[in-house]
Amino acid sequence: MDISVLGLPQSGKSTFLKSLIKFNETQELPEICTLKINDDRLIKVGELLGHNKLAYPEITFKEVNILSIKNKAAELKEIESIQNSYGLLLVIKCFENNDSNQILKDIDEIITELIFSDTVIIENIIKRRISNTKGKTKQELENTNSEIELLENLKLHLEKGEPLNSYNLPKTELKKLGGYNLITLKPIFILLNYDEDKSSIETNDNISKIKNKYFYPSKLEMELSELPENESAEFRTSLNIKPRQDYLVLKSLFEAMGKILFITAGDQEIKGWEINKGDNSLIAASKIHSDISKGFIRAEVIEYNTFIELGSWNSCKKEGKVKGNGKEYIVNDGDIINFLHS
Ligand SMILES: Nc1nc2c(ncn2[C@@H]2O[C@H](COP(=O)(O)OP(=O)(O)O)[C@@H](O)[C@H]2O)c(=O)[nH]1
Ligand SMILES: [Mg+2]
Repeated sequence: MDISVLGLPQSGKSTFLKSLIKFNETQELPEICTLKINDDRLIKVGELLGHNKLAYPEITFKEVNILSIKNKAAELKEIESIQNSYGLLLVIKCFENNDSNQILKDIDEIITELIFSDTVIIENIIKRRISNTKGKTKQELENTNSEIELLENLKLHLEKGEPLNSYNLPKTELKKLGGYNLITLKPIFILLNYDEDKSSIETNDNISKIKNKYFYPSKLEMELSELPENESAEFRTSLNIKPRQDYLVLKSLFEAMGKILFITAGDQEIKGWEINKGDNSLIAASKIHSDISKGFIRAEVIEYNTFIELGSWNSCKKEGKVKGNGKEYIVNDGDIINFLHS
């Protein structure tokens, strides 16, 4: 999953990424940071199966600086990069700033910029559609017109200062928009980058209303990651910061992006596969290989907790806990699946 990391200049975007990849302040950040989500469930399955060949889902991050760009070409490139990502992570400066109004204003400023980008994207699509009507059949022209109508409505919505994810679109219409990679239709995760003390912002009513947020002390985390394990643990206790924040923030982001994982558990490898919440077993199969979805026969599924309780595929089978499911089965987070295919 590709995530664009956005924020106002100096909000701590680079510091956040450095804390995750365990870089210090002086090291230069790579253009793309790839991180594994070391999901505890894979480790537990590994312990039961007696090996630790684990493959975790990954998230790739790219810092994007649309708000500090000087020339048009560079800006377009950044916007295209955001368009090509799956979702957005906004880094909001809460260090040296306990004013909730300022925090909300910062969020608003970024969203406004994204709304503006979407307006431009939509205007360009409309222009292309209008100029490209030559040689089209009557049916095709009708389709183009209804598409333009939809785009005009979306543009009106944006012009009211509203992101597209607040426009109530039926699923069929949403599908039509898939190829345009509109930015404000993407899921958004908000990282509130604080410094040692978050109590005053955490308890603020307006802040608590923000959805999909995470309080994360980027600079502190970056510094703690440089210390030996025992020393950083001591600091964490004294500063009242939970251990494994780097893992927890990724888990939380994964969930906010509407993702879940299913597990394939073999002797060679135990692997967590990323899918969208609500995906069925056919889609899950296609993640592994198109041959498996093409020749799909059945998905044998064990619920994660049952697997941990009974300890092996065979004991689950004996207890009748392996369920045979068809293509339409909606996969649950943590399901352990064996696909049968022809
Ligand atoms: N005190 C404090 N400073 C921070 C924090 N995060 C970033 N900074 C500082 O803010 C400045 C800008 O950070 P940087 O990550 O480069 O911001 P970017 O422009 O969003 O990538 C640097 O001097 C950081 O050390 C934080 O959580 N607390
Ligand atoms: Mg930076």
